[in-house]
Amino acid sequence: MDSTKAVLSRAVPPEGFRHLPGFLDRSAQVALLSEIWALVEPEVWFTPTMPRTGRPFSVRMANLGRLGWVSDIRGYRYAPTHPTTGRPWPPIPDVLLALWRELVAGPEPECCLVNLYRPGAKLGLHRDEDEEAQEVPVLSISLGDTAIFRLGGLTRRGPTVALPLASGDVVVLAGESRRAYHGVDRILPGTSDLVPGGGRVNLTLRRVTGPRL
Ligand code: MD6
Ligand code: FE
Repeated sequence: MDSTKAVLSRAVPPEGFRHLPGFLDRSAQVALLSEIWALVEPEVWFTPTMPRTGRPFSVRMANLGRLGWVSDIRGYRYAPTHPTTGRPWPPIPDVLLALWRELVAGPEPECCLVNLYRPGAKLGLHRDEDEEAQEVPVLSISLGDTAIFRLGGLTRRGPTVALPLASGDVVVLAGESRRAYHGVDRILPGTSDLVPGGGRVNLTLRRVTGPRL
């Protein structure tokens, strides 16, 4: 017996999911990536590892903003400083703050996670749930090679859809979709020449702390 609630909780894509293909044109993509590349100096990249197992992610990461998302054997968390250098993260560029104000109503983002996918990298199905501000939408920007993004519903086991995300595409997880499972199956190497050395960069902007902090 399928209750209405169960059917609705399996809807894919969930309510509040927005995909804005080609939101940034080529010149905006070039300008944004060069700003990111200048801020993320080589020592700012790190390789996160899985909680418990310590297995490395295939995605390399960096952060911009007051708080950075990190993962190691101790777990997932937000940290004000880099896990190996101990330095604060570089600032979030103004162009990204302007994009946030345009597309997300709510308090300012505190974290811009920068994901670097070289050919072969992928990101397992997950929910963004390490933030206190769970009701504030998450905004993401794709640059470089096309990704096969997988979007599910509110349960790990439900149906999913595969959605290509190309360079310049913007995704917003708002409403119900804020708690939806999602991941990156793979990238399609050679589909863009934007990223030096090839691959894909994804920028994810998030509010971390609740309104009272
Ligand atoms: C990626 N994106 O596109 C991984 N999370 O590389 C995410 O995990 C993500 O695109 C929350 C909201 C939007 C996203
Ligand atoms: Fe995510």
